Amino acid sequence: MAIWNKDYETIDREELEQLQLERLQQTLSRVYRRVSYYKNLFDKISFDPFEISSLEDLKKIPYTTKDTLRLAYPYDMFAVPLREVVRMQSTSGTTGQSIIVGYTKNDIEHWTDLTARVLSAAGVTTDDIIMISFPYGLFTGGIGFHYGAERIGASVIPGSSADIEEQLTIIKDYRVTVCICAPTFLSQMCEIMEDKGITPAELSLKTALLGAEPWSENFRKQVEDRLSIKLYDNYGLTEIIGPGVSFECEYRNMLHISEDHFIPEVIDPDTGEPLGFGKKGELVLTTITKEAYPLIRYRTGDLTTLYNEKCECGRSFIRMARVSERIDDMIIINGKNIFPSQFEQILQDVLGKLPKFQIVIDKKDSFDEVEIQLEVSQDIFYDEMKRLAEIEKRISKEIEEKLDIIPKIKLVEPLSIKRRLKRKKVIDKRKN
Ligand code: DLL
Repeated sequence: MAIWNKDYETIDREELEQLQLERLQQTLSRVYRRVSYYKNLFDKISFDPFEISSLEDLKKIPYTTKDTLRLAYPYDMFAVPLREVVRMQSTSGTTGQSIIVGYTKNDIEHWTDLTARVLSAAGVTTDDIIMISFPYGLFTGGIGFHYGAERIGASVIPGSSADIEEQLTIIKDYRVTVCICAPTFLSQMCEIMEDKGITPAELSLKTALLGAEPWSENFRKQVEDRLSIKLYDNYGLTEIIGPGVSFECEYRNMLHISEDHFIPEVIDPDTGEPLGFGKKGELVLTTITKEAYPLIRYRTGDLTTLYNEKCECGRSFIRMARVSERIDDMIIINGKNIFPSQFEQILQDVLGKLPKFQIVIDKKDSFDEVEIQLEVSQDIFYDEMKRLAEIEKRISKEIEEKLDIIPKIKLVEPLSIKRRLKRKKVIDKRKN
């Protein structure tokens, strides 16, 4: 498969590190001169940004957190005057104050190239017809991929404002070959296809690029079998640029981080200690080409593991494991730390397929109670109605054994669990 920026993506490690160092030097001097937060921080720790001589020096700088960005709302983290900003995007702010991210002309140029890189690694070419099902607007998914897809020369359909049934009609009638969307969208599309009796053979779809939310290998297998297409993961976040930070290649064995633009680290989320390759922790990213909104050692909140073994595709970038959980997803139930993905794994193992589910946590007599709501659907539970009691028992038993929690299992009506981009799987009534 074609490599979009071959010179950079397959660059020799030593050369890459030299390039990173030069770009880091420029970025540090830029933030020192232009962002008061970084000037004060560097002065406070007596860090001279003009004297850095190795990538290791980066480790002397404290982490930047989302709280810092929130406090700087709206423009205090911008490193250019507003007249040089040609675009603004924003995080949703569902978990607090939103953050405005600015882009200069050069930032947009880089971003376009980065999303073209992601698409190219998934085999997208000028012959493809691409449906972008990510929302356009403040969210970076739609417009970020739109520019990259056009740069590749594919035919791009900015279809996301249509409802999902209309989008499916477009995918069918326009003979769409590539869909760029969230996993939630694709699983909803499968449900609608089933409902309407549309078979995969009626579509021309061959590839989907999924991102913006966690998804699993099991999901990949199920949807690939169901739709006869290939799925590729890609990762990014608004604060850093949007989509385009890391992506899967044709081997689909972890995500290559575009290290010519971002320096990755993984740290212990509790102590802040940097961890080596192969150890799971919080991803920290430093931007080294951004002009309007550069960030130094930004704590993403996403948990992953970094690997430096070379991939068969020839790219030299470090790879990261797929992100399946965020630090703030962690829930404490009767004193135990649990991630929703642990429930997900158990449901998948017991049922062989993953139903739509949500976890409702409440407190009764100072004891946390957990209810797992499972949505009944055509392919899960439907034929099994008679055996429901037995299935419920098996799920409860597994959860008790593996997580030491005795849950209540409740089956809910088809389509009663909300489908929304980035919807949280946990409803924590204890917080009300
Ligand atoms: O979700 C950017 C994006 C758009 C990435 C389209 C990929 C495709 P935010 O809205 O700022 O930006 O959300 C960023 O979403 O910190 C992760 O927790 C999560 N996330 C993004 N991609 C993935 C992924 C966009 N492939 C937050 N797997 C990040 C798991 C992901 N989680």
